[in-house]
Amino acid sequence: MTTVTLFHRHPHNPILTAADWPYPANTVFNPGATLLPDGTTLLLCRVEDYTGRSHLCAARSANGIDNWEIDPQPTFMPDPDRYPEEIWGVEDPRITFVPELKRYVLAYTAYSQAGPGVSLALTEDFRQFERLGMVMRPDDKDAALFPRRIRGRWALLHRPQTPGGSHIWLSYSPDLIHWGEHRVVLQARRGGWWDANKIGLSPPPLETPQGWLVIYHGVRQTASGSIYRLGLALLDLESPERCLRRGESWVFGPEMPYERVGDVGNVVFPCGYTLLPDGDTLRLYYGGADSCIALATGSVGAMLSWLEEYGQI
Ligand code: BMA
Repeated sequence: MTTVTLFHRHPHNPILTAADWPYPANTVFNPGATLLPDGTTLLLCRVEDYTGRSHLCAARSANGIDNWEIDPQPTFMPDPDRYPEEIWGVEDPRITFVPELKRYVLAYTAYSQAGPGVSLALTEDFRQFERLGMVMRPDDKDAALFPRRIRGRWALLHRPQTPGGSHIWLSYSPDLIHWGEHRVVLQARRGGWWDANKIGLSPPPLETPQGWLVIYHGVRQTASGSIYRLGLALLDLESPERCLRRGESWVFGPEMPYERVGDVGNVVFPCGYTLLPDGDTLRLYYGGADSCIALATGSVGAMLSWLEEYGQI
């Protein structure tokens, strides 16, 4: 077991709240993140409005910490006339830049009467979006695309809810639309584990020489509700259905008041990170208690060493 601190909270947390928004918003949380070519940090934030439904809104900052320029209007609204699966909102975007497509691919939750499903959209600039529609039918969420083809096919991590539980799966596609070769990659543990009841991918997988580094959330149900914490795993580079290592203890969990108390308390929920030019410093942007956006910084090298030392094979 470990007491190593892998993530350090920014002293100005939370870095964004609904009070910062240029238009009425109940809460802002669970942002996707990326660095734009000019070095600007872009967060695609989940905004819950006063109907209870969510849309996405872009916030840009030169230093990734403050002076956010928030789009004056929602950036990506549900489009239920053309995509009825979005009638109850769009949530929790994960952003992957795909060099082969020269575009960002957004994987987001499309929510409707049928439940949450996984939809994809492409963008060059976070102003115009091309929707590909729903690629994983309900109940499914927590998806992100790998940034390159694997053995010639696109690959997606996602979390279908099945009679067997809430586990992380991998699927492949020749064209981003049709998906198959579904495999379970990581399973929720059982009983007393911190990740006993549900797990799901948090931000997109990060390619390292040792494998794909995966930060995932684990849910423990307790007498007073769920606790959402984060764990680490490493997947094989050319066969990511193979888990090489998985940490036993969680590496980040709700501790601060803005993580403990909010619309849904005891939740830390990252959907994105940026990797700084040193290739090691990872800035994890996460939702706190479904109510605000916070930042914690870690070292990829330290996470890999921790997995090497404490990860189970
Ligand atoms: C999950 C997702 C997240 C949310 C979390 C805690 O199922 O819906 O958007 O942050 O629950 O409410």
